[in-house]
Amino acid sequence: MTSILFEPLQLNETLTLNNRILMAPLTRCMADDELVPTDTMAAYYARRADSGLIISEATIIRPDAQGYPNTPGLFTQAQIDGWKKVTTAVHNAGGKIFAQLWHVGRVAHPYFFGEGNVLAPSAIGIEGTVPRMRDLSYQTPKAASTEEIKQLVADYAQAAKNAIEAGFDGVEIHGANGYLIDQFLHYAANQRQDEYGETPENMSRFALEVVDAVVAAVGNERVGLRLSPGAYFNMEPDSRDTQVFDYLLAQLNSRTLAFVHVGIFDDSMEFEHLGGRVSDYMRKHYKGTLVGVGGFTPDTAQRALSEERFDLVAIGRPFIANPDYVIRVKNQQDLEPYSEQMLAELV
Ligand code: FNR
Ligand code: 8K6
Repeated sequence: MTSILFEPLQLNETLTLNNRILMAPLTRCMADDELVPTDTMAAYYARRADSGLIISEATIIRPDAQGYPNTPGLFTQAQIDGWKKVTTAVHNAGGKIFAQLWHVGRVAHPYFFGEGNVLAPSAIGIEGTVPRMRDLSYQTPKAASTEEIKQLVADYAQAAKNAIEAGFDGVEIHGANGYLIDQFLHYAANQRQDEYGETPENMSRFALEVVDAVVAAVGNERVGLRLSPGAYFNMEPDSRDTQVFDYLLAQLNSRTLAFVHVGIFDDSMEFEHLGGRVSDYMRKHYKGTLVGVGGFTPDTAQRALSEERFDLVAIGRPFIANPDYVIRVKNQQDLEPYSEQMLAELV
């Protein structure tokens, strides 16, 4: 199949992708009990090295960032060494890989990290229990102090440096899906009355401080950012959120990141406060390279790229079901359908 999907794309002076198909970040909960990536994970990622760029599963930047079992980390030497095996395997197979840097904020649970607070912008909890661990109810978080916020920013930057030491080609800051950075960006989770709350400029401050610190640590050409202007996961929408994202995306225009990535499960969803689909809203406000995602088939992805709705497409669930997704699409072979049972094993 000849298609815009298989055209290379130069992101910047540092990075050129072989094709426009990204492997979306996919949490698999398969790191060992020290949150170290395993050899099985290295082989799983290497099988997918035909994609233009792999974004790793979300990877926690420090112990209190954890909200799910066995999610890998990037804050101990053993974790850096474990990731080194993954990045080497991907590079040997001709691929490129970014680490997705994660702190879940109020979705964290002390069950995973022992003593210490669950930190968030405000003391507003979410309902429910940790997936797969029904006896762990979410707690009311502690509103982070400005000192704690400074430390969080520094820890994102350190994790980014650790990612480069581990051989990653760059990092994607996870600012999406209702986790810590996204919690600052939505009124439902951020009711602060200091310089991190109340106005679009203040609510964007934490996200921009993290971006600027990570850029200072590893360079703008190696940094991507994922954002969810549509609240749809661990978050309630508020019509005022639009102004926050209008402001944030305008600020990002001058940062020349490698890309900004839509955070959504289904891009056909329309959000009233955004005037339609999240990808269209982000395209309108963000002028740099945009990654679309969410329910795309090879045909719909090709059409979206041809219509310039975004520049790259990330593919999630179909990549779990088809390690050889890129080859199958190129050869117009049938794709294995995804099912949740496939999450039990790394194939
Ligand atoms: C995800 N998604 C996700 N997103 C993210 O930013 N970090 C992550 O670690 C994960 N983990 C994750 C695990 C699993 C099992 C699923 C199904 C999804 C969201 C993912 O990146 C993507 O946005 C959605 O899956 C939508 O794309 P597809 O699957 O329709 O191509
Ligand atoms: C132990 C499970 C780890 C899960 C990690 C986070 C990603 C969760 C993906 C599960 C799918 C949730 C879908 C929610 C979308 C709502 C759309 C309206």
